[in-house]
Amino acid sequence: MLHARTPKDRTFVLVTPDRLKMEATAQKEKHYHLCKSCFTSIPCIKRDECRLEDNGDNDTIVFNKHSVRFKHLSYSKNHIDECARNLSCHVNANCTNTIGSHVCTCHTGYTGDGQTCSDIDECQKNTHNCHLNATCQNTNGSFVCTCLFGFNGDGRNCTDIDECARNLSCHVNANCTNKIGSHACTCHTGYTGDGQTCSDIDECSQMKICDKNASCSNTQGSYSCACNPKYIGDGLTCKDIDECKGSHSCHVNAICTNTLGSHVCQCHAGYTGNGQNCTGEFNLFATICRTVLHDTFDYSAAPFSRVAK
Ligand SMILES: [Ca+2]
Ligand SMILES: [Ca+2]
Ligand SMILES: [Ca+2]
Repeated sequence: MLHARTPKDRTFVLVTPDRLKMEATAQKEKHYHLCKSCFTSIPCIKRDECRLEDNGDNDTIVFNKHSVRFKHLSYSKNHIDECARNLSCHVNANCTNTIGSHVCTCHTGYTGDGQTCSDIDECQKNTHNCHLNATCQNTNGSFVCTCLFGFNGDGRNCTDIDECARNLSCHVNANCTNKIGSHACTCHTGYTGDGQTCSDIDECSQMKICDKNASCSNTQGSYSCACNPKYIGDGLTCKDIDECKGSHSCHVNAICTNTLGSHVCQCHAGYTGNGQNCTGEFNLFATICRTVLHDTFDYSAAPFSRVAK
């Protein structure tokens, strides 16, 4: 209801804590000063300090705990769209206008009463949906998921990268083994290194792997052993060749004696030479007489001599 104004009356708009817009007519100037901060179209900063007590014609405005009685307060009860004023809710809140009021709801990712909204640390609260193989980084109003090294994806889904299929990770002389979130490089047999770099092992200088009667030859990724001349075997084990049992260089009138790595030829008694060549006549009688008679007599001209081949 409206009352008849007196010349000193002043009409103000009061926004009450429950957001009803009221037109209030103050009859005394001091009341206006007292309630100035409430009697405005802009909500008071401390709205809670201003409230209305409905006492019929003698309504009371309570401001800062001081009661100010008004003879007449007319309620226009016009609905105010607080959301349109954009002042009621937090910057990170949605404002929903209602009859006589409004509701502030914090944006997704924020928590609070709508007047105050603070970011939710989804990573710490473990309410994120990052993949098991992803890191979670909190942001204002949200969070970011990033797949761990060795995984591919958007952070919500992360799949292992098969580094071996890319064929770029290991050295050319290494084996690649894919693992979940990683991979391993292992140098081939005969190579040494970390798998990223592999170098040939010089087995000949590092190991006595060949037989002592063999020579060792280093090769890329391997080595080879070869028996020395006069020896036979696979290089790892070499045995002396008994030349006397096979082909040898001794003269037919010589004795062949096998030795390690060689053989010796010695001309038969009665022949002279180095074993490879034996010359001279074989004179059995002379030989016997020289032996028996200490070479006193000369039977070299005996008729039963024979000539060596
Ligand atoms: Ca957040
Ligand atoms: Ca992998
Ligand atoms: Ca080698």
